[in-house]
Amino acid sequence: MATKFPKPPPVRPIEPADSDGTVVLERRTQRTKPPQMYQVVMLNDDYTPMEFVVMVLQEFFSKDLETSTRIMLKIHLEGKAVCGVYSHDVASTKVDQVLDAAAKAGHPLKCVCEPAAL
Ligand code: TYC
Repeated sequence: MATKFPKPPPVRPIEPADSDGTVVLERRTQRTKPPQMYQVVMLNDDYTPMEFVVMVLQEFFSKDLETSTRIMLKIHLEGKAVCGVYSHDVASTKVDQVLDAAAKAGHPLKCVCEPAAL
């Protein structure tokens, strides 16, 4: 019995060339969009100690003491602040880590992840 081979793929047509043999390549606009990024926003409440928020910002968002204190005070005074911008996976992991640490410590601290403006 004869072996059946798969059909070869169609041959790509050769680029059109000018009469002198020059090949003109079209410039294509970039097709891949940059991935959507997500910001982790921490929310104020009346009960979580300031020191705990500062610790969370240092521990999970790798901020130094001064930056953590500044972000914590912004949340305290304005109601919320962005702690960082990440890919969706990383942002949602950080939200989980914060909520988990807060629940274990008995604090109502909340944070959410939302699409960041491009
Ligand atoms: N408002 C809290 C207090 O006065 C401190 C606080 C800051 C809580 C930031 C949450 O995300 C927060 N103890």
